[in-house]
Amino acid sequence: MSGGDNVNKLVNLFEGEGAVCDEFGCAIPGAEDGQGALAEKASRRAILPGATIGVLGGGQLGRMLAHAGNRLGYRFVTLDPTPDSPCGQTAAQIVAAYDDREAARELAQRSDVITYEFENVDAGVAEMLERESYVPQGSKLLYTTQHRLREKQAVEAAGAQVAPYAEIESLAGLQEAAARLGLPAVLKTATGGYDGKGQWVLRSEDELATAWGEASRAGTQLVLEKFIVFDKEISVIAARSPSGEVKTFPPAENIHVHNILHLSIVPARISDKVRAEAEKLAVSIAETLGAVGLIAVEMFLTADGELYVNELAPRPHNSGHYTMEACRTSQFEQHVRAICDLPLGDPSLLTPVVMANILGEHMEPLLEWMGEKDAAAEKLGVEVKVHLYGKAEAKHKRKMGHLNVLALNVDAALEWIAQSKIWRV
Ligand code: AIR
Repeated sequence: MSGGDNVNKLVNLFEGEGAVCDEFGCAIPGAEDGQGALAEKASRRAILPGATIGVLGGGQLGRMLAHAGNRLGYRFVTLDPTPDSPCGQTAAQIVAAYDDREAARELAQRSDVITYEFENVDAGVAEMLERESYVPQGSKLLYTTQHRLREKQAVEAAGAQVAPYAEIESLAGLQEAAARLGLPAVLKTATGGYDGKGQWVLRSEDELATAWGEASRAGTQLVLEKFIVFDKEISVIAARSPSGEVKTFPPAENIHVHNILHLSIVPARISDKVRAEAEKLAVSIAETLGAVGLIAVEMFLTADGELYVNELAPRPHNSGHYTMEACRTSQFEQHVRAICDLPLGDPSLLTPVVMANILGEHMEPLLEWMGEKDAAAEKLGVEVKVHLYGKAEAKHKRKMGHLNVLALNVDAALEWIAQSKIWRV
């Protein structure tokens, strides 16, 4: 099926003269003033079920996106170099490298709308897809979030604070910045790092030269960030549609082990004031950056109640997996709704939950547990929902799946996790 054949599925919602409501009954912002309505008419198109969503990347985020979108009646095609990728098991797959322009062109031809499920998308490919297909998320947000310095400037422009930082171009520059910002500090590559990769924590001056030696070989710009002594790490995922509708999911309290997310606890154990402030910052960032689709905002919360934005991700996020059973709408359904310009779903929390990641080393004990009757779960009144990503190789530290532990309160869920043998390895 070609994109051309599907043009009739791209429905301009505002064909009727003088319409002030779309076909879902939503008020159109600025509809009372003729100019606003006309501008909306020109820019807005909803993509309805039956259409094909192309996903650049075939990992777990694409897989869960396809599951949610399939349920709404969308078809999926993914581009990924690994045959039978997690997303390819549930969607059509083009097997090719992410920077293969011909394959990206084929993805464009087979899709009505394109999204990406990781942010290190080749800039040339993103630009080409935008030219030849419909990429509502746009390449501008990717351009911003692919680079720590650009990202920090954008966050500051949205009225949120980031840890004091400096761009580093030489060892002398690193020494000067370390003296000015103070140690401990974290040296980070401006591009390409994730799950603790491309980061060096500097505690004393003797560590600077070695870290510079290693980091400067990464071949990208470097940033030094003051180490924020935080009380908690939290994240808020916001969704924004092309029409400008914005909704946020409840903040998650995140616990990392060896720089990889281990748990997301929801409701986060924070005050109502911090909760409201964190949600407000996420909305402001989504709006200022003109995000379309999901944008995850990771933040540090200090003991005196200050919030610092650490990182943005313009896609579904690991810390939003809890939404799959615990919210009225999951982050994956919300992303589909947002990029297709459907009205956003209700993100309210239905139950306390703790999401726990399953890494390669946890697979064996997990599979063992799955075959047994779980007396602890019964006793604690928790319901454990298993999500596995279908990855062929269970490498050490590789994200293989996650559990959503639904409970009457987060303490019961945490107690079940503490008693479980799954994470003892
Ligand atoms: N991902 C992307 N950015 C952060 C994460 N966690 C997901 C995407 C990507 C997959 O991780 O779904 O495709 C890659 O996982 P792996 O284990 O193959 O490296």
